[in-house]
Amino acid sequence: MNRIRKTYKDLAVFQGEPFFSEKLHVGRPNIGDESILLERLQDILQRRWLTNDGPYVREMEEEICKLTGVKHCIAVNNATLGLEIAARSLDLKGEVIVPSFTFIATAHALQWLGIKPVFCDVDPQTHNIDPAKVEALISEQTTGIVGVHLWGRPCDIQTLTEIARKHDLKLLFDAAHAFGCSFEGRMLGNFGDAEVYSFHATKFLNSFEGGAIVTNDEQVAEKARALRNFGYDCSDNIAFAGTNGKMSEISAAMGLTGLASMDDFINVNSRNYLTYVAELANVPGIHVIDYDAKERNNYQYIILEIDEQKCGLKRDDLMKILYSENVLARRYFHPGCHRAGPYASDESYSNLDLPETERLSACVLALPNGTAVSENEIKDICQIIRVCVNHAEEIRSKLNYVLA
Ligand code: T4K
Repeated sequence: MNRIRKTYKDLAVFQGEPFFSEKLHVGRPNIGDESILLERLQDILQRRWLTNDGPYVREMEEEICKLTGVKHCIAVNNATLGLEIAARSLDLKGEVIVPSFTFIATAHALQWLGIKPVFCDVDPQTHNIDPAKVEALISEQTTGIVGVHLWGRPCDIQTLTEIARKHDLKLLFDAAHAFGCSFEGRMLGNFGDAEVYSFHATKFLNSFEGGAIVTNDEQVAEKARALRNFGYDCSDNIAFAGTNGKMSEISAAMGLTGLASMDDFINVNSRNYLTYVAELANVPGIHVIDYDAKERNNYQYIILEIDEQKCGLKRDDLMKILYSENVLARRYFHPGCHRAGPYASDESYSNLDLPETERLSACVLALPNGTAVSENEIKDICQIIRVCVNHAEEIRSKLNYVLA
């Protein structure tokens, strides 16, 4: 580790050596008790039951139902496919309204099914789909709304539910970030017609790759279960044109191991979150997003909103400086989906006016969290940010090639 950053001259961009000798990533997995995971691996090998509705997958589904209070859980091999299966189970077609400020998978899952994602702007405070802007996007072709509980913070579920009911639309929630989080005391997973969690390696709870569709609607659950397994229903008929969305036993073993350590993960994450909040409290132009302490939160995401006028540095320049110190901060999510990939080159999206999505995708930065980052490392990350902001003017003038 290099010398403590006290002034801008200490920064790696000026003196060459990164502060951290190892890279600090956003998205380092939470693992849980390795010895229990290895025991489960041995069980799997001895049982010779590796996938397709195996005992660990069933146990994980049951545990998720117990923990969330949701009636049905269908574990899948990732949340992107989970969203596709959920969309099929709900008969979504034509157009579906989604926020543009989300991970591209939310939009791709629909596009992949031949459904047109209709991008909606988000609320500046919650970063979630703005219900006030949804109704204007409803057309004859609209069949549903997908809300994303970004950073694990719940959407405006009540208003979205009212809009969906009024217009006879299906309501699906992308709860990829929201495992272990609640809305008005009830666990996310219980709302809309179905919700989908992600258990990707970078998520609060991981199963290497994985996800789950959860719903309180028995028919939706039955269909999703069949679609996950090539369309076979419980009587072994091929009822639908399904896909292969099955979770493997090794993934479920990892998921169960993480579930048993969930409280520890939350304790570490919330402690880290509070450290970031305290350390950055007086740094002008840097705001750490809030979590509602009355709800259950997993605190997996440390999200900064950077006001470049107040802090004197652009988000991307601060990110570059952090990178040079081996802090691999991420621009979640940049650009907004409507400006990315196939949507950016589709003329029907070219005149979209989504000012909050534009603003957030230019100012949001995610910092490392989870069990792989220590409190002292967080204090050091914050010190680097403090030095950058305190010396923004010198940095701007010295590095004008970087800080365009
Ligand atoms: N909806 C929303 C709102 C989502 O955010 C996501 C996924 C989905 C739906 C779809 O869920 P899944 O189909 O993935 O279940 C990632 C993840 O791949 C993705 O799961 C996640 N959201 C998205 C926000 O981030 P990348 O390209 O940033 O991930 P990747 O693999 O580069 O990992 C990010 C960092 O994490 C790495 O720089 C290092 C660290 N890492 C990653 C892995 C995989 C580790 O330390 N260890 C690891 O094993 O997309």
